[in-house]
Amino acid sequence: MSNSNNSVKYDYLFKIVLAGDSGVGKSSILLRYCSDEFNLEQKMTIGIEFRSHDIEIENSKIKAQVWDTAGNERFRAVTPVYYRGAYGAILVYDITNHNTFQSLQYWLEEIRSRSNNPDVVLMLIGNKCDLKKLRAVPTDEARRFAEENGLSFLETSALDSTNVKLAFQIVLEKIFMNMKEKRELEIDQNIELTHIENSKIKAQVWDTAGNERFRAVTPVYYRGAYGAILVYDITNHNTFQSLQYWLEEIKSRSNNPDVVLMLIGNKCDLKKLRAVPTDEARRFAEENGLPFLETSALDSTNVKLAFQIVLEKIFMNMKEKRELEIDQNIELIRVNQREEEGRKKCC
Ligand SMILES: Nc1nc2c(ncn2[C@@H]2O[C@H](COP(=O)(O)OP(=O)(O)O)[C@@H](O)[C@H]2O)c(=O)[nH]1
Ligand SMILES: [Mg+2]
Repeated sequence: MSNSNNSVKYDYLFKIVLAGDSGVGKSSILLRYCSDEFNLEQKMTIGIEFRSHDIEIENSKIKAQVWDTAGNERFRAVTPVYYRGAYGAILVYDITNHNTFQSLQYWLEEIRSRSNNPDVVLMLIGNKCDLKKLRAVPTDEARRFAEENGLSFLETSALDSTNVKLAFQIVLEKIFMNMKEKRELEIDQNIELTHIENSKIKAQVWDTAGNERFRAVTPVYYRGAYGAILVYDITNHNTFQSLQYWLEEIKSRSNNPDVVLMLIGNKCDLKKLRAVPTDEARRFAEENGLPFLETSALDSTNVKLAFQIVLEKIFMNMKEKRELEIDQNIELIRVNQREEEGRKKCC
């Protein structure tokens, strides 16, 4: 597994979202899992927050990136980007409050409709199981709901740690096994950090695993992509002719009508072997509304610039749509990351 950034020490990054009514203990579960702490005075979070926890499955290093809502779940106003690209979702209710159990149907539909991932792994958690005397939701009732909806189910306590680790372990192993079954793990993910307008952006760049030779790239490869870089070889006209195929592949599979596209003619260091005139490529790019650059991975020409262009376009699109809601959330994530770096706990 090749990660270009030496500080990134994992093979796979799985986004997991927490969902459920306010007060059920989502933030406490996050804190327990990622920092092994509990705080009775758990403060309401503002904006989106995520923390990470690393585990190993079958010798692969997995980073679970766990997302927590921001208190805006009180108004059922969780931004769609919260769910997008999630591999797993943990639905939480409070065993002492039946209303929070009744809300589960709403949260389930929210995740299913917004995650963009038909294979999203779902888990149901009945939290606060330490408060036995205050129980309002019988275990059997919850188990029935879980079975009817194909969810794994556990009762947990963020306070005394019961089953919190196990719940995440079940979700992560399921994601891993699903992907392995589909051979989706053959995809190589690289992480690169960059800054745009004082926001720290993590570009997760996916590379195919050689299966593009057979035009057999698994659909999940494209799913949830914010950007796509189409590459041909300036010394090989066939690779240029294939672009139409790849363009349609991306457009039809990315599930994102706003996916930002970029065209790259690579190997521009091999000037003498050129088979695709720059003008011809530029025309194709213009006709299809793609930014265009010639690059050389060998001598570095334009490689960084190409990614920068794509990332800035994604950022600007999102900003325009206020999907970033906006700097407030990013700022918060950044602060949390700094705190975590400082603490050097598990993240
Ligand atoms: N007894 C008990 N209290 C909990 C547990 N988890 C969370 N709480 C408390 O429940 C309240 C709401 O928790 P919080 O994590 O903010 O819930 P969120 O709104 O879903 O993020 C806080 O006062 C927590 O201390 C638990 O497992 N047991
Ligand atoms: Mg919270």
